[in-house]
Amino acid sequence: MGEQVKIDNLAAVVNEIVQDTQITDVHTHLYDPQFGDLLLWGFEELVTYHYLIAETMRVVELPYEKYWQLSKTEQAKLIWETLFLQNSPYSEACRGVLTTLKRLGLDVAARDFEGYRKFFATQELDEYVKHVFDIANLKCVVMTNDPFDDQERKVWLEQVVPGKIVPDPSFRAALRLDILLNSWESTWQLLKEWGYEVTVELDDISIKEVQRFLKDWIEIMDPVYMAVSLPYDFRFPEASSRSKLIEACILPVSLETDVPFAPMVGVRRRINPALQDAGDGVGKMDIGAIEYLCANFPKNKFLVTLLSRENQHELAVLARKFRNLMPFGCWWFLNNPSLIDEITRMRFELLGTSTILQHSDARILDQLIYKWDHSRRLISETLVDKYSDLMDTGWVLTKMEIRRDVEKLMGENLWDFLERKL
Ligand code: RAT
Ligand code: ZN
Repeated sequence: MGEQVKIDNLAAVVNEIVQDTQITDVHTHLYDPQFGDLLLWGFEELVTYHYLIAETMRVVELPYEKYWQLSKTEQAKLIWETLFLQNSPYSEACRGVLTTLKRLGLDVAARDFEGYRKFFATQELDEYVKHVFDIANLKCVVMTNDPFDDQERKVWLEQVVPGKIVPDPSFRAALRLDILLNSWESTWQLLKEWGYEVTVELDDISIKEVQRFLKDWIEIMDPVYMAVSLPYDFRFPEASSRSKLIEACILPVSLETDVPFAPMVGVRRRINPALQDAGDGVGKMDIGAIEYLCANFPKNKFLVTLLSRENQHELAVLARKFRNLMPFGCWWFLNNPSLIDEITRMRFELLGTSTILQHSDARILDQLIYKWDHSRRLISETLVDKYSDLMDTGWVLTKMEIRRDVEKLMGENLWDFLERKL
């Protein structure tokens, strides 16, 4: 039956397994290093993460536009001085920078801005990527790949397609469709320029052509899923081009190509536009839209993450009803210890082992280190509580069973849901 776990060493066993298990990170904004400067990394990028910009701009007098005029180094200095030196850096995003430095072997107590900059400046990127993957103990990360981003589009079309770059399997693609779905009224013209016979009205020919566009990019990127970030007031179905595009283009192509649809819902874009990327907010969605998708398109698969804390219970309940729904991660403003703890416990209680607990959302390579360090700790603590409740009933657990569960929660559930092998 395998080695039984005793209550006295439960915490040590669970912790060791959670630390040992290699992760599939289902949503990041990282890139294969071969994509050039699309991949962000290093000290200044870490410190100027947009989560930290929002925290800084709350407490400095500087007008927003002045911040954006500063050089990257000046921005980093301002953030470092404001959040790390003039205040204690215990917010999750600040703490994350420090965990990263610590796990890279740097002396956090030294508060050595210049020293940290030098350390990163001397790293050789390919080696450093491997080092970060080792520390974070990752199998692979899923990128966010936008065919509407000029710089990225060029890399796919001019480097990947002609075979000048062979993408590294540690960086898997996700076809991101925000521009297609959220701004059709202008996007159709772009598609037309690119040789697709579409009109703004989305007639039958346009529908076929958008499908062709999707299949072309699926062919180019081999994505794990097709994702879109949707506003908190997303409704489905409704009389809108977005609704029509989802129903007539995304869902049939998703079915035909076996690439699931991943709606990420709950954003309120640019509620403070002067903050740029840091200016987005959150709103509660009506989960009826996800329910409708799961119930009316039972052969389709949906990977779903919702931004608002208030939607998390409904999402877990909905996932109990539909096996074509896989909830994933604690997204963006939810990626904080108190909320990860709450959401993870709730998912364990309602869904057992059938969920994808977390994703990093890392925008900067080095963040993989802290995002997974912090999440692993919480996942381990929560699992210890759940297994010890189980052992209270007289249930006997083996190490192998714990390993099986953790592997599912930290990666296998994704590949099983996709019915794909890594
Ligand atoms: O978490 C973030 O960095 C956000 O700005 C967004 O990128 C979000 O995660 C998204 O995928 O839209
Ligand atoms: Zn993201």
